[in-house]
Amino acid sequence: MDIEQRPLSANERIKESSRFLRGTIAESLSRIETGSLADDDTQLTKFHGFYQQDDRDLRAERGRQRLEKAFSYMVRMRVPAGIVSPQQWLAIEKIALERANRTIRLTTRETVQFHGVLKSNLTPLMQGLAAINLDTIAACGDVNRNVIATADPSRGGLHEVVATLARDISEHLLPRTRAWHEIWLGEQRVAGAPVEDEPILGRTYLPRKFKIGIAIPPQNDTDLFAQDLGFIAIVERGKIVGYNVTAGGGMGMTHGEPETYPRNADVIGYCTRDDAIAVAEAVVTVQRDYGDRSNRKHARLKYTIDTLGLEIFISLVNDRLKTKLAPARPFKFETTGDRLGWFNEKDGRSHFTLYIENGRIFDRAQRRMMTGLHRIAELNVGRFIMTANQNIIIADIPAASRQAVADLLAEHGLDDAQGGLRRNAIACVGLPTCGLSLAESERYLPDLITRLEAEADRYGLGQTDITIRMTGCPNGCARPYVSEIGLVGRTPGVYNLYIGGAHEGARLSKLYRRDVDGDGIVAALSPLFAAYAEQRKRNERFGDFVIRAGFIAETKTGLDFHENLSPDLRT
Ligand code: SRM
Ligand code: SF4
Repeated sequence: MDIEQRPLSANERIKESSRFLRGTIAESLSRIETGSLADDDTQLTKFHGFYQQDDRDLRAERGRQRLEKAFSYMVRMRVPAGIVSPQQWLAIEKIALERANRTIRLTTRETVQFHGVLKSNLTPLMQGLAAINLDTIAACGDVNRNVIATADPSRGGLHEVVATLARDISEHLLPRTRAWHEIWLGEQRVAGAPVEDEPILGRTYLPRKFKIGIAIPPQNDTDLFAQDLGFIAIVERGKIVGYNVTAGGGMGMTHGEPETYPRNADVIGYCTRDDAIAVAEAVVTVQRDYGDRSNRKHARLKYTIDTLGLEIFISLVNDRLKTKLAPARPFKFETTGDRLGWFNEKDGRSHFTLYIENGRIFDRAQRRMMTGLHRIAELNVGRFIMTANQNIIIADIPAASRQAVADLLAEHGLDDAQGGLRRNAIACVGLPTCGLSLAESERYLPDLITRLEAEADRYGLGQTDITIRMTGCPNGCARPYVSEIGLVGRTPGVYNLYIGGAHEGARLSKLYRRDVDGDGIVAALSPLFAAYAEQRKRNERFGDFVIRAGFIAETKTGLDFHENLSPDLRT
């Protein structure tokens, strides 16, 4: 059936009748007899930056006791480029301690999530953020999400340029509705105010979520090929002159539905620095007008591009631009990782990237992350930059404060080094909060890595950088399909194992073992480590090696992701 003739998805109706994202959220909040919201409101609150969840560890027991689910909320901040001041950090910590589950969760999009927020705490939380000039607008929902940018303050002026671009794009593409300010801050609608409109996003917003990243080669820490839209900085004589533009990346798929697939973005051209925002608007509005509003599993830009064809998509984008995209310029990525520990100790400002296991900040006996960061923030120097690898950079530390920061890091057990797998690992949240999780992720990967690092050590690979990412379901929140080793939850304790992604994030991986448990994962990877240690060429990355050595075929496009399984699986 023609896309225009198919019925709109239920979410389109909810958006249409929401009066620009207001719905009945205010009424839902005032209902104190339940911890939940009205059904339609649970879709609209995503645009306000939060999700209704329930503690899945408690679900069965509460069901037995005929109690309502243990409802709480996950609230996600919008922080373009992930930069906050020490004072903002202290306020974020206070909110986590007083209004959430006493942890701060750094995400794969350079921001913070609060978990376990009770309904009665939502308004004070939002007001607490507004008081420090932060918000949660468009952190979730069918809109442009938090814009991420290479998080490396040692790139000096280049970093400032991409961070500013991230902020500018984020502001430009924000919903224009004042719904967030009215509901959470009590802003009154002024009589006679102009009729509301959404000139860029449209009255029913985008067909689906939309994600933008910016990278400065050789760093691909923002995983550009997994983003709907990406900007690759082109640097000439120390200045960013423009950007290569990428489009059509995305990770999500559904097990057993081959028409859903992860896709690596295509490089579609080049634009000058001044044209980047116009390009962002053009790509977003093409997706607004041509995206699938009937089937939400087919609504991301990657499917729009594959349905239209790349050439037609590019011409639609060019039609909306004053200056058409020029041919892409050469670029080279080398890594998706962060520079952990101290770096840039030369020009009087140094930086320290603090490794945060799976982005979860709380005090453990040996690593007192929450208190350590609190004490460092109290020094009130520099900035805190959250990375897309779920780490945090204490940036721009003046020489006079370097020793004080180093002492605090040591005192709180935060200056330890990690092995080559652990420092390159990312896990999504998974259980118990994520409603879509099929298996553990954040709570399991650390233990699995301990076992895998023992194997890597046996072959002398303990300090070799290999990217490994785990998700509790195939939605891909830790971007497992662009890592060298990917683990994707199937059912409790059981994962699909993917290998062969590129270390610098430019190639998708492929399914290597289906339905394996922890023992099966170790048994499958150990011989690969052995072969890699013995047969690798100089500087050859693990992801490249497993393809060259014939353990897995190369994935060329999203469309062939499910085909051409590894020889083992075919027999
Ligand atoms: Fe995600 C849904 C967590 C980055 C693809 N993601 C979810 C939800 C909200 C579950 C839900 O819909 O009920 C998860 C909340 C779990 C919880 O309890 O906190 C969730 N996603 C996360 C985070 C927190 C993972 C993390 O551990 O860091 C990341 C938050 C980023 C942020 O700050 O905005 C997160 N999610 C991603 C990424 C990576 C990225 O953006 O670079 C992806 C893959 C890229 C992409 O979008 O294709 C991603 N999340 C998804 C999808 C699949 C979308 C699709 O196209 O099919 C879903 C499910 C959906 O949208 O239906 C999803
Ligand atoms: Fe939840 Fe799946 Fe995303 Fe993990 S990948 S946070 S399990 S939606």
